[in-house]
Amino acid sequence: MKLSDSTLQERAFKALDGFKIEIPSWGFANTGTRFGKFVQAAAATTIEEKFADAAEVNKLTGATPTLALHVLWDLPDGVKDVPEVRALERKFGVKSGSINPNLFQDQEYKFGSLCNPSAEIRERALEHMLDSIEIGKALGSRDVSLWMADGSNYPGTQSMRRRVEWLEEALRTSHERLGPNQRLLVEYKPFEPAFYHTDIADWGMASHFARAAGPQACVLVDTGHHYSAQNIEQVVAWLLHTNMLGGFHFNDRRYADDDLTLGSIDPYQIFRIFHEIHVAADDGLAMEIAYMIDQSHNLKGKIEAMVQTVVTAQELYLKAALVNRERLAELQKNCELVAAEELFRGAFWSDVRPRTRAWREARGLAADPLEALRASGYVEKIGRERGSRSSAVSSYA
Ligand code: RM4
Ligand code: MN
Ligand code: MN
Repeated sequence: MKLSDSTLQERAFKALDGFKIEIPSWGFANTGTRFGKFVQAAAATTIEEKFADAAEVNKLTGATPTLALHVLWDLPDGVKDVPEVRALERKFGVKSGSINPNLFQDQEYKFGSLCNPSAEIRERALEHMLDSIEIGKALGSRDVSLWMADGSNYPGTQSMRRRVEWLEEALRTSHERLGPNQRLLVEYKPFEPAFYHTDIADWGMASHFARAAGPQACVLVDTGHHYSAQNIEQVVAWLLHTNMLGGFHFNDRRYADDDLTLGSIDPYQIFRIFHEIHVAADDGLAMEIAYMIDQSHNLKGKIEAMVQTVVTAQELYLKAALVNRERLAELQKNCELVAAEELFRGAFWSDVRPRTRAWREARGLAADPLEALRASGYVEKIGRERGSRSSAVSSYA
């Protein structure tokens, strides 16, 4: 049976009302590739500017109330910086989101952080984890998202198993420090910067570490952190089934961890992931999923790219929400393959933009956020104000 237009409209509004996506502070800063950095006049160089830009994106989209923070780049003095961040939250009406420890930039992490063969360096990395947890507590933010660059480049040069033991122990200790409302999200990545082995290389390893850490730990799926042929929605389905899915870092890729705009290369992939989530919600599966963007644009304008990403995420989430899942279940049961596939594909191809537009108008938001951004002159304004200051940059911060 086809769904009536009023049912579709009702589902669409409900889906969009419930969809919030976190944006990363580092997405507003100057970034580049290992070959060079191209400085943008409008890029944020202070945490205040990052909050200001995040507030602008939230004003335009109504979907990004929280800002992910990277400890080293945004809170270089750790917990001491919390009052300043709290003041910025009040000033700009944006809350701190996930806290991202930085265990990859300091010189001592050359051979690893929580998996470094040196007990002293592991201890220092653990201290940073514990500090990050305290920052999260002080900010009232739920998630600490752990990504490590740990691994090795050449066979035989490290004990992979010893490193597993060290990491299990560090995560257990970290977990003990979590407050009752905090979570530890464990991110995985198959390679880069290490090119022989990565200590948390895939979702199986991340699940293991999260379980070993304790009940408030779960897995974070970064869409760019898979081998090219991997079926990511199947990974998502498994994590949902095992109640281990904590959140996403969304971005797109053509080759590796390219951090391109979500949906720019393969929007169908993201649609398929969202579909698994909608099905799991129908089934009443317990889940608390943090949707986050992990992109940093060095060629596109940063705020423009962020708004484009949020709008794309809303569209793909909505397309998946509007799949006629009752009908699809029947077709699956009867193994009507072509009809099932056509229904699924049809939802992907249907244009939901009139519905996102109607939702924005009903919620008092700009009908076309990108157009509204252009019309506001915000990027030109901050470009004039900030332009003279941004010259040499050495990192994301
Ligand atoms: C990593 C990973 C992390 C992100 C850093 C900047 O590849 O995706 O989540 O914090 O990049
Ligand atoms: Mn990530
Ligand atoms: Mn990444």
